[in-house]
Amino acid sequence: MNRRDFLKSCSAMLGGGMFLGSGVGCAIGANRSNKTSSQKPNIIFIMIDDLGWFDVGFNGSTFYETPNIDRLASEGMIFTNAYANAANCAPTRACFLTGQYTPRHGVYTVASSVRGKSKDRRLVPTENTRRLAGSFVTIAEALKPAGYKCASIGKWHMGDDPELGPTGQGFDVNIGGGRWGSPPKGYFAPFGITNLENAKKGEYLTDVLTDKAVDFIDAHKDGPFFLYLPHYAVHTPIQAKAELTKKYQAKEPSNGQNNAKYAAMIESTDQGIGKIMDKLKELGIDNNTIVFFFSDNGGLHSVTSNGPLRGAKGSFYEGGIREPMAVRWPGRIKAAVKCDVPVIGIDFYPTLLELAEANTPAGVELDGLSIVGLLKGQKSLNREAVYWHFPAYLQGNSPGARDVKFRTRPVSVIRKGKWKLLQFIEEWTLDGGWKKIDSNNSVELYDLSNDLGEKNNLAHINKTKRNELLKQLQNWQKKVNAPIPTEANTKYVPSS
Ligand SMILES: [Ca+2]
Repeated sequence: MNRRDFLKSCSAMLGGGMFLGSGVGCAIGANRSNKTSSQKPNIIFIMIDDLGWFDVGFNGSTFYETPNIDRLASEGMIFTNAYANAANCAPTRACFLTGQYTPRHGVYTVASSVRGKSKDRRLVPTENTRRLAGSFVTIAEALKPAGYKCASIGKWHMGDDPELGPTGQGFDVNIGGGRWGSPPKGYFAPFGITNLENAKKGEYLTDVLTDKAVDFIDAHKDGPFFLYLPHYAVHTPIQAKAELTKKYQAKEPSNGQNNAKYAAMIESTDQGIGKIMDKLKELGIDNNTIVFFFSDNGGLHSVTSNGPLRGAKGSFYEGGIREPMAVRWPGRIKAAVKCDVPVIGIDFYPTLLELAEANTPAGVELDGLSIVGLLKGQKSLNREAVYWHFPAYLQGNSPGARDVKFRTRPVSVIRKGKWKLLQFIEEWTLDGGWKKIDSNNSVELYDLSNDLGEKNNLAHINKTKRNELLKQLQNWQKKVNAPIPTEANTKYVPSS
């Protein structure tokens, strides 16, 4: 058999060539797996909460220790330009679950869009939608008809069952998910979370969710399954096991990272991921399970440092939206490969559909693109740009923020190639828009290829690029009906 015939027969064995591996990887998959040729891959999607881009070893942290996550990454593909769809929890999740940008579902932020003091807000923001409506077809509802058993184990943040929780939105199993953005009573049981009441007093939430995930994998090893594992960790409250905390208290701070409890929370999460990887190997389903690792927004300013990135959770500078991301599928995705193509949370929905050979649900318009081609080694996606829209206020301080009162004010953003443009809606709407663009401070332009920290605003230097990106952003705003706040807040008091 020549190489071409060999590859062809491998691809036939492994699911009709839906996802071609290298010849070697293909052979590994065929030999180790007991699965039939039609077996679809299991999908595990690990979403850490508030974990910053610089909070893992594989992106450069030396203070936090993440050996299992680093192994996952080194055995798969690392995405260096991966983005969450928002800078905080709920909207990122709504985008992941629907495959749609924020203006489609209206979940822009957590809680109210009028956070901060009224006297400091120049505009009346767009009202926020706090729960994902049941009418949206979630990724679980799309995977089920393709034969997938779907579980959500961890933080949901989109509403409660029976209607708006995971089981109301297509998951067969919900463990620990509801309206909560963090464990109401903390990380040591009792947590105050429905259907985790049986946890023994003092048990650590991250361990409990890991064990539940391992149990689910065990019970559904014959697959195919979709395990969505959105950990509550490492969101506040910052609470960790004492013995792990001690280890980091004895460690020298590094690159602005020095919070021992936060480091211990990360290590518990990392240990859990190690357990899950071990379980896949033990069950012999390692080669038929694709594992995604991602986070929902940037690291929180008060507990971590996002390294070279400007901003933190809540900011639409890179520190708030660029995420650690890796995808591992032994034998199918080449190990130790980096991909620099920008990808964003809405891409997972079509990616998972393609992996599962599932159809796009009728009437659903998906905003993202499948990244399966990138996982196969392609060097680009057929997409000009990715976007963000945040017509709301988020109070608090963030390193590199434009002012000390808000992590972000209303903003709309485009990333196109190496370029990123931010349109600040207060200045844009109230200070003259296009007519005053050279003086109203409404737009910032950065070249991320040599300015990852977004320090050098080129909006007045490269006006051609600025105008090109701004026009493209405005076209997108029209396409998705993005609301642009225009009403001045009558309670606004200009600061002296
Ligand atoms: Ca979060």
